[in-house]
Amino acid sequence: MRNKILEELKANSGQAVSGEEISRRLGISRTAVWKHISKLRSEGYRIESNTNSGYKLLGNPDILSSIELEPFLRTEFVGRNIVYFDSIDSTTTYAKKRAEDNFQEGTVVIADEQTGGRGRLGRHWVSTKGKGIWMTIMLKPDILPYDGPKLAIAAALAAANAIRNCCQLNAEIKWPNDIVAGGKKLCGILIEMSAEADVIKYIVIGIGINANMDNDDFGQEISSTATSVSIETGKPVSRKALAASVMFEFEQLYKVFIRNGSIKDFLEDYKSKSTVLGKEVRLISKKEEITGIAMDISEEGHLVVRLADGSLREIMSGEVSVRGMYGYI
Ligand code: BT5
Repeated sequence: MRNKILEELKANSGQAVSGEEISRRLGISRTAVWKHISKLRSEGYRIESNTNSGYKLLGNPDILSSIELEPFLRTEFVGRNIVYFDSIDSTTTYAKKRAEDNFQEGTVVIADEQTGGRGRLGRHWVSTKGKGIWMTIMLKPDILPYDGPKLAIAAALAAANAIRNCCQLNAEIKWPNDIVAGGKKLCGILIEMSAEADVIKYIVIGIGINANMDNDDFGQEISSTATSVSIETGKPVSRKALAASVMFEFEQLYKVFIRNGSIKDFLEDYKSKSTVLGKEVRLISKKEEITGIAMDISEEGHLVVRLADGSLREIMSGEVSVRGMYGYI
């Protein structure tokens, strides 16, 4: 209903619409209209009210609600159901709770701010209000649980392609799924899965993109390793267009992946955008720390590393952090 009221206000572009007219058209009471207007205001819409003329929408706010994203969407199912929050602890934590019940494939949980954004291995993800894309795509693919983590490759490539197409920025992929530009991290991806025997209950793909973050937003700890699209390009980016573009790029790759049961068809593209291949890397896990040359990425999505003794070793993405020997990469 809130969306319908917003549509009414938008349709009258800048002109006031009386509460009575809205209530008549939508078949709800004037008090209900007023309540929805209050809620819209709390979401960031600037709505002027005047006892004589009614309600007037003042401009389009820069928020990622479904009604704002809708005009930008080119997808079939990803993002066709949007769950929007102006602020939430973590879109992924919410998505996981929600995924315990039935959900529509491709549902996207998206927020303008995360107060407890999560990285991998319990790390924190800085998610400043109105400055990034903090979203989680919910999926229930009919594939074996073993193949689920390969979606990390699709998600990273989708984010890199969207940033490239939308922002004319040469985004690259630091295996497994960080997106970097100018040697700093622009975007992080967190995949979590719940499975039973041979069936995936759900996979949630959390994508965080520093769209319009400023250096001050990062804080001292990460300011030397983090960057944003606007810092790199010198101009602000439309978060709506970029979020919709990520959904579109991801859906394309996801369809290919589901059809073929493999990442083969887009692995070369992924590799061509990789920052690590051919470089000396340090791989840090709880168990050990190894160094070697990153040689390849396998069809399993693993990093193939040549160790000092000349042997090759395949590294799974889950538990390792990758560092360049000479800087962040
Ligand atoms: C990641 O973890 O890179 C995954 C980040 C996923 C965030 C999304 S946002 C939507 C969804 N909801 C969530 O709660 N999470 C997902 P990891 O590889 O562990 O990197 C985390 C590390 O990156 C931190 O320890 C910091 O050093 C650094 N970091 C934190 N915030 C950052 C930011 N905004 N930009 C760049 N680096 C950041």
